[in-house]
Amino acid sequence: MTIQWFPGHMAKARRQVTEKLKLVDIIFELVDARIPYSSRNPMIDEIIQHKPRLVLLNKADMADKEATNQWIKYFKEKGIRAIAINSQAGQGMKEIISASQVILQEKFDRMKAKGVKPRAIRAMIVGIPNAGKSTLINRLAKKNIAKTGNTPGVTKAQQWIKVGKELELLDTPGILWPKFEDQEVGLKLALTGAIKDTILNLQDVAVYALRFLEKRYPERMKERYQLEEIPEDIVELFDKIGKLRGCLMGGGEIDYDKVTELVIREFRSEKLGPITLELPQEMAEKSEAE
Ligand SMILES: Nc1nc2c(ncn2[C@@H]2O[C@H](COP(=O)(O)OP(=O)(O)OP(=O)(O)O)[C@@H](O)[C@H]2O)c(=O)[nH]1
Ligand SMILES: [Mg+2]
Repeated sequence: MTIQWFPGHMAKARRQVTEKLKLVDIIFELVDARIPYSSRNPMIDEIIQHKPRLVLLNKADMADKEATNQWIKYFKEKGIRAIAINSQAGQGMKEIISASQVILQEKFDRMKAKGVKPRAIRAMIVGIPNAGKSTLINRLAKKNIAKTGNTPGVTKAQQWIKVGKELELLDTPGILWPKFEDQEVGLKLALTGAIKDTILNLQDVAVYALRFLEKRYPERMKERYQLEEIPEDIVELFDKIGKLRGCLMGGGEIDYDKVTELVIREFRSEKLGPITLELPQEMAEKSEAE
């Protein structure tokens, strides 16, 4: 299913989160560690208001560790606790609970002082499509309750899920829209698989990936595609990769569609190693320029 974010759908998504806010103690804002800026909903602060929040940098296994640490620091400076997790492998699950307990310590102490019986922390996950919401829920619940899939928009129903004694989780389609109006954000979302391949021109996505690699990880790119030098001309670069990998048409000419697919597939399957597409510093400069 493709989610098309028309204003009506955005209002509905927002309302669904707002309605559930009063049921929970804390929001787990799930973002993709490879694009912590681009995978955040642009209205998240406004939507969740003053509700305590824990940012979960998911898919940390696919991100650059040094960059992830920079992002954790960035959030900390904004007064938001963030932790790196890998929902697929179940890394960071205990930390989610302990970090939530720290964030909610005062609230629960106050409740205790008033004589309220101790109870589990209630939480809701929110995030853009494909951030890994269902995978995280399954990990926390230790069984396959929520349906997962690599297609954006798989989650539809909503239910409460017990996570041991400490946590109760709302399985919410708290699916919020990304910042897709920004073209570069769109390219990053497409490259990481957060938006459907049919929405953007895939060749643009592959060009973006190659230009990014050239800038940030030139050595890995040279090694992967056996390049002595990275050609300045993008067509030449496509030609070299195509020839090396046999992305050819019947007549032996380079098949650019095949090169495009190969580059995107290899990027997504970590053939070029763990990669983070944006750093806090760059994003700060960007928002200053706006
Ligand atoms: N490598 C890696 N892959 C992950 C991780 N978490 C989720 N994935 C993968 O990301 C894809 C999307 O995960 P889902 O859990 O379906 O995402 P979702 O947020 O529920 O998506 P929607 O229901 O479409 O909104 C799946 O292919 C998962 O296997 C992670 O921590 N690391
Ligand atoms: Mg889902």
